[in-house]
Amino acid sequence: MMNKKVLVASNWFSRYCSQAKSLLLEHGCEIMENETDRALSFQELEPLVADLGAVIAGLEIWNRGLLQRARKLKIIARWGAGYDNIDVDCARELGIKVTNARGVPSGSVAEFTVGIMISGLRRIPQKNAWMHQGVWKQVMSSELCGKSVGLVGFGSIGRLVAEKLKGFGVKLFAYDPLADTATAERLGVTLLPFGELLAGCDIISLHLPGSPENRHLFGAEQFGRMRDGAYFINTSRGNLVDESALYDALVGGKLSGAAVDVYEREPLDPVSPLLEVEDLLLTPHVAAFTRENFHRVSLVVTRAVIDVFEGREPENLVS
Ligand code: OXD
Repeated sequence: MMNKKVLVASNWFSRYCSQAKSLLLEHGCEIMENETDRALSFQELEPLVADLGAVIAGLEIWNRGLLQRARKLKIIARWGAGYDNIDVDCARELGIKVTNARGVPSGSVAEFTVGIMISGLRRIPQKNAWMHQGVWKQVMSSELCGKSVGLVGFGSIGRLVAEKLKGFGVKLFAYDPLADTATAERLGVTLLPFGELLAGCDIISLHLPGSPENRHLFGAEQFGRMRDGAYFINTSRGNLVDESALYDALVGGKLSGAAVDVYEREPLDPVSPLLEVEDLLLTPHVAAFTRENFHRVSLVVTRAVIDVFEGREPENLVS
């Protein structure tokens, strides 16, 4: 008898993914949910894994230690696009399939990127915070119109950011060795080498995976090569940026500001020096958190789990 125990480790499955939940139940799955508002820890996962047939993974870490204990596990369906939290090589060795929902959250993330770009340049969060403290304080800000925007990574999210920015009167640039040149041309995006992009843009926004080779792609040297007063955005993965170098670039005045949704360690340490920087817009890894995206992604990952339980090859395999 097939083990159809599914751990939904991603957040808010019952609250926002009711159709996907019904689908799992109709297919005879037994569901265990993450009842917290955060990623589960190794200590929380360890006692559960031996009995699981499938995991719908959030951002918790699936390392070798955990995977080796998961003797009945057939599939990890990553709830989202990035899968840097899963040891894919180890999963492959153990015959565990890994899938993701590539491309599905891109619209939500791209919209969020444009949102924090405008919010950050116009310093809207600071003004809102002052108003709530009863402080009437008017400060200067910058327009987005006329700025050069550099996208580091021109995959599905980078391309959608470019598309959404087209009406804002910006000049668009991108760095991506694998970029689709026809799409870049269609969207009016000029492809540049990395160094030229850094030096030539007013706003730099990251849209690439958090794979080990991209670790600290942005450190003191790269911030130093950017334009004085540039604005920096990271909605991709925290490990792409050396946070202490970002702090120095902000406090030292090299950057005029930054907006960050992802961190080297999540949740962000409540005593992180980043919290002291006023022109740093901080959000808790929520670029993909929209009702629409939860609905879409949950159906994709649920179908992958059901496919594997019913002996079919799932879509979006990453291993
Ligand atoms: C994702 C994310 O990878 O939410 O989808 O960061």
